[in-house]
Amino acid sequence: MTVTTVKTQPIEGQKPGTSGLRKKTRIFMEPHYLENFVQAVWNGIGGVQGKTLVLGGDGRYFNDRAAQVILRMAAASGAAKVIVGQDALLSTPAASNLIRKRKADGGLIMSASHNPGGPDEDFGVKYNIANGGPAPEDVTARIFASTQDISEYLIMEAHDVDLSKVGETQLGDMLVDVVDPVADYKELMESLFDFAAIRDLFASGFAIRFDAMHAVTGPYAKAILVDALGAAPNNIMNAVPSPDFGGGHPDPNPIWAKSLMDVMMGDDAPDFGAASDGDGDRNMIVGRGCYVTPSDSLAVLAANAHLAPGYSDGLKGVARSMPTSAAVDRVAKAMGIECYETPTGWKFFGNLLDAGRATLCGEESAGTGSDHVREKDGLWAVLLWLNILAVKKQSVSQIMVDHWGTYGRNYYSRHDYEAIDSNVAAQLMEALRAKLNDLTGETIEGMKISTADEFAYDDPVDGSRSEGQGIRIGFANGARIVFRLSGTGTEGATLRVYLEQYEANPAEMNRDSQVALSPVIAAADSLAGISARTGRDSPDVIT
Ligand code: VG1
Ligand code: CO
Repeated sequence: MTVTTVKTQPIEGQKPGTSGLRKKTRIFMEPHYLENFVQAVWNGIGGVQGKTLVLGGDGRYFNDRAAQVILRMAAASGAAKVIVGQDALLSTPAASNLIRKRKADGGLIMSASHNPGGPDEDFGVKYNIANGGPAPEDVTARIFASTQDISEYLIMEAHDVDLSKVGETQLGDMLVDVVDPVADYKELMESLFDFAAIRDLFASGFAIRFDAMHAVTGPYAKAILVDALGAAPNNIMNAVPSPDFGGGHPDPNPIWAKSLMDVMMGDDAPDFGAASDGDGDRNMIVGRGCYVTPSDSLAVLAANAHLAPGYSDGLKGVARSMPTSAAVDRVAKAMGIECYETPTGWKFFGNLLDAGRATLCGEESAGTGSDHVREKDGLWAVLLWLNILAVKKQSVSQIMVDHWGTYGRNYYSRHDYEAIDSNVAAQLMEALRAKLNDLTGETIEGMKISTADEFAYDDPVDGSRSEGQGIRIGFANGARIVFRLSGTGTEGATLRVYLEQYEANPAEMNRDSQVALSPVIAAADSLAGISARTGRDSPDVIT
């Protein structure tokens, strides 16, 4: 088979963000766009000659076409083998697991995660390294540099590889190993959790509802929750992956998973509800009439993980992204273990997990995971919750009430202002940055500011430093506001405002979050001038 060298030029804007390169699908489909980026990945990692890679995606529009291009480019550059999920599907945690288990050199995941899919929506590609985790910043910097000096790419002229059947085929000299996307992942879950106990829980009448949001977790949920654990098939909503996710955002939060929320808040609500995102790495947990914020979920999992067989030895430490609430910090303190605070994005947890410093990690954006893979893992979080519920035999709301009773409650909410003008967003952040030094000691909405800074992270394992990771304002009364711009959007800028208020008084534990946080919300607006600058009078998404 012939390898063609195609002349090309650098394309602007191929800088990987929080989680890979995400753009409008039509941009990815423009001539050379995908090819340039894939070649830049190869160049940035020192080539793929003789290497083994893992490839899969969340099944969104263009997933199948992109997979064929990537395979032909891997073959053209001399890769020895690519392990591909059947039909080019792999959830992000399943891809991470395969990279680790099969000792691959790395992998490409085709996904824009929680972003909507379709010809007019979003597509994305990200590179994961040999530990199974997202490429750290030095690697993405080399990839980006390669996008800026690219002059040609290599691609093999060949027919499509049949990815519909499990088994091995050749593409030129390269071996293509098409694997069942679920099998290895399911085996991993069985090794961590007490499936018999969860099966008994379901058999006892405990009812669940899982919303796969028309995305990649449908087949995983069916194999694990239904076939292995005995949930009824109709307990899985939107279980068939579709290229445009049924027209919705596959983002598991109360806004985009509203139909699940309606079920869980209704009169006949089941005991437990959960949802996952486009690529299966996020989770939303909701009990009957009781939404659990991702930050609280991380804290509850940290406090109870030892009840599951995979974590019976306890936790080495925990880590959370900076904007995530401090609920887990309180658990770590009580347990006498380390709690690390990292920038947003799973890539920052990789070193801590590899070094054995953290066992559990989480983000306020519905990402929770552990050292079983190097990505956040939606179904894993659901199974850990179920294992805990099977042991404790309590309702989700009872667990939350007990947890808050022990540790206090960190009221928490994130307000997103989407697709705002990029200049307006940059100016808003710059104005905040400019006054950071003068804020300490000031009183806003009756709350005294005790700290104000821009978060920078020094990785305790490799000593690397990441600056400009969000502006954080702390108040003397235990409140905190964080401002940052999203690194996963594809339209204008998204301003994320993270709001938190600690409450220790047992009589004040059951308030509505938005009400409890109203002074903090007002303070955020007065500090940053959000409505004045953006012209928006309310956020687009509240989680
Ligand atoms: C968002 C979340 C972040 C998460 C990232 C990738 O990033 O805030 O916590 O790690 O998405 O998740 P940003 O830069 O838009 O705030 V996923 O499931 O979209 O890969
Ligand atoms: Co995701």
